[in-house]
Amino acid sequence: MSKDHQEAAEALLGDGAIDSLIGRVGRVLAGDDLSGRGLRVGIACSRFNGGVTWRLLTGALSTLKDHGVDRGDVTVMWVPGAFELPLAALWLAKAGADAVICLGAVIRGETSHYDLVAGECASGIQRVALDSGTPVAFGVLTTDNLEQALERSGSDNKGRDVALTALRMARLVRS
Ligand code: INI
Repeated sequence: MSKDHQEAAEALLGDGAIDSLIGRVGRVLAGDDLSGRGLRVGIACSRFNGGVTWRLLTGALSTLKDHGVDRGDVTVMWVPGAFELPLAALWLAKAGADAVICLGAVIRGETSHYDLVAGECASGIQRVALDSGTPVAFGVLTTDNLEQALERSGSDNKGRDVALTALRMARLVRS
């Protein structure tokens, strides 16, 4: 095993670690219930770099479906770019979503204001989550080039990861 792989393995939470807390504390809230039945999910998706965000969206939708979210409980809102995602997330949260997913792609090679767009998008999304109390999952790729963005929206798809995060957090809120 290479040094990098060994370090990565050591950073993982070991199997059974969370369960081993049972009986040692009053309650363990681990967000292990990933059932989507009855959850309303809002997805804010950026048109900018739409070829990438479309792939993130399909990843997110198939994960939500796999976990039992009713398609009628999913709203997709398209916005011009990543900069607009926080406002859309706020609207979706206010409209009653149990969880919101933000999908975007900010690619360094194609913009001089990469840092501004990426930074404001990330801090805006976090602010919406903290101010509204609604979980908002951050599915915005920030990459150096298109190739990396395609990689993170392909078989290893961040849209899937953030859909799981949204379900986990929505269940945690309810617990
Ligand atoms: N929006 C993105 O989602 N990704 C980008 O890479 C990007 N670039 O390259 O600038 C981008 N810009 C648009 C921005 O999000 C806003 O839509 C625009 O500034 C209008 O408010």
